[in-house]
Amino acid sequence: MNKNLSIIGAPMDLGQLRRGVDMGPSAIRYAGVIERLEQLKYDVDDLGDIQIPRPNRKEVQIEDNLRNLKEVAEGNAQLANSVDEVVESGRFPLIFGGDHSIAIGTLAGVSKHYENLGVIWYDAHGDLNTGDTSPSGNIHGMPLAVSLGIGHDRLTGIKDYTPKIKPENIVIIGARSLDDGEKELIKEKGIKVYTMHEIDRMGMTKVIQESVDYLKDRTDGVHLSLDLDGLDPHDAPGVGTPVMGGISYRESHLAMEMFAEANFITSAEFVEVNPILDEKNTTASVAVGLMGSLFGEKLK
Ligand code: 6HN
Ligand code: MN
Ligand code: MN
Ligand code: MN
Repeated sequence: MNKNLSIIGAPMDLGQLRRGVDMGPSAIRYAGVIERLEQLKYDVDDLGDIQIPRPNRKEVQIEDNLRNLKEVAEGNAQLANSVDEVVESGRFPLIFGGDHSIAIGTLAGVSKHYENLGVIWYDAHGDLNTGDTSPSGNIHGMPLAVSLGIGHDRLTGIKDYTPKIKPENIVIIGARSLDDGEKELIKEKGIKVYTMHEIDRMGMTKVIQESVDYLKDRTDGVHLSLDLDGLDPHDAPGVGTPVMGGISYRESHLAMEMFAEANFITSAEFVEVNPILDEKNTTASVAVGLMGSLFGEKLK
């Protein structure tokens, strides 16, 4: 594992309707992430937060069923530049959301440095909608489609190249709420998905082992995009779009430990932490615990 980490906060809340997720980066810092990573002997450089433009709330901004398109695109273009610089400098980019629309910028900044970037999408959702298929118009439900080059060109065109990733280099883990258009895209593109059904049937150990084996052969870097709503809402309650029947805290730790053992993650983001919907900052603490395991913490 790269021992030099650069943290970027992306306080984005315009990809969905619930305010408060812009406080995610503060909540994660408050939960002690820097101390935790320094204990593990990482050199941690906190670059602070990128600036997200504030829309004028008096104007309705739904263009092509894409809420706040302009601001989401601008925020992500900035994030992409910061992430690009971090990778360029040889450091590991660790991004704190913010809603999941920020994966558009993260992947735009990371992927240009790889021939075959792998992506682990740890989420209750597929985030494979477009303006045409989205039931909500919320861009946080679209970043994986955008990264595949499917969607509005204000989003797919960030950093002037598209697509950012290939469908065969993606593994979705924890899915249990997929819209019809997303299911079609998964079939059409042959995207590998471990739903809760497979996790229950096979067990988390096998799911993660298969995911690691699958990605290790075909990729030259792997980005982990971890949406806290992938976890069960009992374990991670402070998220904007909770779905029952999710991955447990323990299974998630196991997954992170196995990723650490595989030593193949080259960038990561932790998104959708909304401390306003939380009690005692539980969800940010869970995120920090998972980062501990991802970055090599051992129980003994
Ligand atoms: N997330 N599929 C729903 C939509 O509105 O497109 C929910 C998306 C949730 C997105 O949690 O990152
Ligand atoms: Mn570069
Ligand atoms: Mn998501
Ligand atoms: Mn989600």
